[in-house]
Parts: sequence; C-alpha cells; structure tokens
Amino acid sequence: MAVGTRSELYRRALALIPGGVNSPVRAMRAVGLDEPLFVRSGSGAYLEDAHGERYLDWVLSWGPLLFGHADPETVAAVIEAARDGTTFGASTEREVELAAELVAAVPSLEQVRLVSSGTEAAMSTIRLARAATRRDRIVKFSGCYHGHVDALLASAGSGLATLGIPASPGVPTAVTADTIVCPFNDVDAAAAAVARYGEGLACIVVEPVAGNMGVVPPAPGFLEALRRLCDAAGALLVFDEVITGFRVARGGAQERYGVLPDLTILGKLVGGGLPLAAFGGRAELMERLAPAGDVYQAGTLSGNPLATAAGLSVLRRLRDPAVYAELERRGARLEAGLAAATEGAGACVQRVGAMATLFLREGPVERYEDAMRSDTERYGALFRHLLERGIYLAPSQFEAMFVSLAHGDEEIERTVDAVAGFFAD
Ligand code: KE4
Repeated sequence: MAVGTRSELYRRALALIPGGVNSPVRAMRAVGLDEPLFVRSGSGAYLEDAHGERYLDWVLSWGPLLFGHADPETVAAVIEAARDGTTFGASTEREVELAAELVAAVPSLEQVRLVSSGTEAAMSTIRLARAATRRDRIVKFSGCYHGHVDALLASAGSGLATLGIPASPGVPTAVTADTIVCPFNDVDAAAAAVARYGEGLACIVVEPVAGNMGVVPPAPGFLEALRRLCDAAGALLVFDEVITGFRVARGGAQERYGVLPDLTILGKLVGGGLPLAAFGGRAELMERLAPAGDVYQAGTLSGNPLATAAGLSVLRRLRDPAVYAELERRGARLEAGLAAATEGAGACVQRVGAMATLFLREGPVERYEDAMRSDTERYGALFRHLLERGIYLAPSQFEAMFVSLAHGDEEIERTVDAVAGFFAD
C-alpha cells in the first residue's frame, strides 16, 4: 500500500487521538519510528499490519495472550457469550466461576473483585489497604509500574527512601506526598523506609518480578524481607501480579517464590485478551468492600460477560501443569539462544518463566538504575533491524518479551538468528 496511505491513516489518528495512540508505548517513538504499526489482525504468534505486512509478535498485547492471537477456543467462547448479550450490569454465573478459578489457582486469594483494567485494580487495592490499616503511606519501588494511578505515579526523589514526587503533571503533590519510593531489590532502603514511616504505613506494593523496567527478578530474600517488614510494621504486602499472574507459574510469583502477599493485583491473562482485571486477598480484608463493607469501589462493566467467557476459556486450560512445563521449555530455549547470540556483545538476557528481556548492557540488571544504563539507542537499532525482518520486539527496552504457546521452536530459532545477525554486523 502506498506510503502516503500509511501517513494518511496516522495523520487522521494524530488529528483525532493524542499522539495518534490510545496508550503511549504504542507510539513506538522510543525505538525511532516516526509512525507506529497499525494492526489489522493477529493469528497465533503473528500480527498483520494495515499494509498486509506480517510480523512475528513478541509483544502479544503486553501479556494477556498465552495461547496467541485469535486463539480459536477463546474466540468461540466470546462469540457464544455475545449471542446472549454483551453486558447486563447485573451479576452472572460466569463471574462466580471466574472468581472460583482465580481463588483456586492463586495461593493467597480467598475472595476477589473483578474490574476492567490493571490500573483500576491497583487503585482499588491501594484504597482498600489504606482503609483496612487506617493509614495513608505507601512504599513502592522505582521502575515498578502499577498503572496510571495518581498515588503510584511517583518518582524517587534524591536519596534512597524518599517521599515521592509526582511523575506526571496533574498529579497533586499532596497525593504523592504519602508515597515513598525505594530502589527495587534494596532491602536496606525498604527497611529504612519502614523504620522512618512505618507508623503510618498502609502497604508495600511491588511487582514481585519486575516487568516494567525490563524483566528483573527479585534478589534472593527480597520478597521474604518485604513480608517480614510488613508484618513488623502492621502494614499490608501487595503483589502486583498483572504481568506475573498465571505467567511465571499458575499461582503467579507468590507460588513460584513461596511468599504470600495480603493483597494481589491481577490483570492481562485473567481476561484472556478482553478488558478484565481483578484484585483479591483474605476474605476479612475483601469484606471491607461495598456492599459487604464500607470501602467504595464499583464499575459498570466489572465482570463483563464477554471478558469472563474469554478469561475462563484460558484459565481452565491453565490447570494442566504440562502448559507450564512447555512454557518453561520454550522460555529457556529463547533465553539460551539469545544469550549465545549476544555473547561478548555487551548485552544480557534476564528471564523468569514466560517473560524475558534482552538488555543492551552488561548484566546483571538488578534495579531501575541498572536498567536505565542500557544502550537504548542500540536497542532502537535492534528493534528496527528485527522489524525489517518481520519480527516485532517490544518497542521499548524497558518491557518484556512475552513467550506463549504460540511461539514454537521455529519462531524462537528465527528470532535468535535475526538477533545474532544484528550483533554480527
Ligand atoms: P492496565 O491499566 O494497562 O490494564 O494495567 C496497568 C499495569 C499494572 N501493573 C503492571 C505490572 C503492568 O505491567 C500494567 C500495564 N503494563 C503495561 C506494559 N508494561 C501496559 C502497556 C501499556 O501501557 O500500553
């Protein structure tokens, strides 16, 4: 299709939608593209753009798809559900079934509330934690992202355990004044924050495996230390498992590392690719939520019938342990291939289960400051090199490759070979 048409579509998008996109990372400016991909369709591990170009997709919509694009069972479940109506604003049996699936899989859950996005789940979880503890302060970690929640859009100030400063215009300083930001994997900084602010500390919120600075595993003992610090301070431990849930293990990072949070945020995978997220924990905490309790939280499309159909279609298949054995095999093959392809090239591969990042810097990457020293220019060149060869890597160094059951050995080898070609030049 003529280049002009592409520009025409983007020009229309830019005129009607800020930046031409409905979420910033899709603009692909971080990797030097002046026009983003516009996708027409997806199938399995592949995307087709508006010009009919086909790409091997390692983004897979940022994590919701473990069976790939247009998974036949998911599509059939959604079509069947849609024939009965798309939304009722009233309870349905499928919401109860999905709640049961989450509670059965995630070790710390006794009850869950379904919402429509990870941001909404995180916002609601913070409100519940503050209500349950009657405290306002939150500890979060630099490089961890929990959606665009005002209280969590806080950047670290100077020093180690500092009161957050707004990370975006429009976030009142008063809102982030109760948010303390510590370096990820830094137990001493977290302990210092709790020692200094523990009296008023409602919760510590963390991505148990960071995915939003690139994939950074928890250092040995880090999650256990956060658990102990919360117990000592009478604060709640919140795991943001929007990415890790059902991806690093069926029960998420809390199953993989054996550390139980008080509250868990879920998203992406649990909706099977439709807008559905959730948060949950012990019943005595969750029962504080209206109408059982006095903490208000609500949503027109919460537990949407199409999203619960898609979610159940996926979650029920994840009961089979063979799924995780196969995801581990494929993730390990990708990791080994990329490591070999980049040996001695000033790069490092970090992976947990079915999420991995190729950092353009020597490893290990243990915290945000390490990740920020990656060569993002070179990452942009790698992104464009791969895109020209029909391979779509995350359009940002600070994201993950989302391995799925649609990525077979052929897709892995093709990607490894293309990466090797880039580093050989
Ligand atoms: P959403 O509101 O985008 O559904 O979820 C927010 C969120 C919460 N917690 C974690 C750990 C997350 O990774 C996210 C969202 N992830 C990003 C990509 N890393 C979504 C992509 C985007 O913003 O367009």
